[in-house]
Amino acid sequence: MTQHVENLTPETVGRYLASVETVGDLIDVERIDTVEEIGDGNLNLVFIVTDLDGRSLVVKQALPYVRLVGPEWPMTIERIRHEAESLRAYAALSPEHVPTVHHYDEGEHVIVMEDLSDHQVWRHAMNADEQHEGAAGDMGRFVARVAFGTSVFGMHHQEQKHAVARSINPELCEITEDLVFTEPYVDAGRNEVIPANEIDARELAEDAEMVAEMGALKWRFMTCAQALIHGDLHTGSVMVRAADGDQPRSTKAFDSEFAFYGPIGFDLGALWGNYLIAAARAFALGHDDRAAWTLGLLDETWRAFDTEFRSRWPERLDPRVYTDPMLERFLAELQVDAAGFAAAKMARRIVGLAKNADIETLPEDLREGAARGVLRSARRIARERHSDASGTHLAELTGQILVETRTT
Ligand code: SR1
Ligand code: MG
Repeated sequence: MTQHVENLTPETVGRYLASVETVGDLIDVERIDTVEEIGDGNLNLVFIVTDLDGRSLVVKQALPYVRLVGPEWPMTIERIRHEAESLRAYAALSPEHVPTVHHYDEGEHVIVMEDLSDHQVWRHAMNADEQHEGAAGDMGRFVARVAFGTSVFGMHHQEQKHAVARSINPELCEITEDLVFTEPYVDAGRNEVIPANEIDARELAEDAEMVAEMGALKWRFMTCAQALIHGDLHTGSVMVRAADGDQPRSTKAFDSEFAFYGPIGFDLGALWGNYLIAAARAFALGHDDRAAWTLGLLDETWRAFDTEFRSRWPERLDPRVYTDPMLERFLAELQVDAAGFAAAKMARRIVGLAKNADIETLPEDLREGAARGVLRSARRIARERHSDASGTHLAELTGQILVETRTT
């Protein structure tokens, strides 16, 4: 039994951990040295707790509201169950790509997990001009393993249906339905851009073809229960650590509270869209070589995904109609989805609530062109995905637009 606590604070986290028997071997709760609140996300409280021997754990607690906005936007704490269960499902399929969950406390809506302080948030690393080789491929492999293993390709169809039922995550999905697919086009009072980009935001909202594409993608997001997706796999949901001597490189997805059974392309598109936004920052700053490297991440993720998924294909549970020609069709459709979702993610991060530091931390004169380039690229990608959805095409197209629109 764990001790009952309300919202955890740096003062109460140690006492809370002392009540969790299963972490007794991982940290000395009697000799806590530091407790640091590090939650820089939009929703939760996150603490790093370190003992006097230097051993540490992360304690994450879901607040009953959206932290970014405050108690006036209540939000289900059930989301922490989705995070704990999805992390455990991912760990069974691709353990090296997620933090270890040591303890999940349903009553206190708390997860105690591995501390990844020797990693950094990938978005922060990219914004600091670091190039983490191999991370994009790692995430492609991660998405492929989870996609195959949690779908009816890799899971018995009855078991999969129960998993679909447990994964229903209406409130968190609603955030995405509103913020990603709807509000950039139909302002609910949460949109904001700098004055110089108001014309770009207006053009976006008035682009009837774009809006129709977003409608089609929202429908797909809401109805297409292909696999247990992460649901928010942007570069701020990935931790990276470079190889160093004997220590190998490490890439881990975390923060999976948006997980549910949805379209696999949504996770790939989140990565792609965020790579393109990172490239927009690099071009705006005149770091063209790094921008070119960043654009190459789209292909790297896709190639790793494709290779890994194909390697699992011989293990599919029902090869009677899930044939090789079906696989080709399936992968081609996934790519079209991924491109569409990338476009949706790009537009929302410029216009709507919860923006990306990549663009927000640029000086305003550079930000104007970068934001314009991201929006124009999103509109072209949403259309052109039907004729060419390859990472190469998206990267070339976006690279050209970003060079044209930059305001230097
Ligand atoms: C109100 S939550 C805003 C955003 O934060 C999360 O990271 C998701 O991307 C969500 O859309
Ligand atoms: Mg998050």
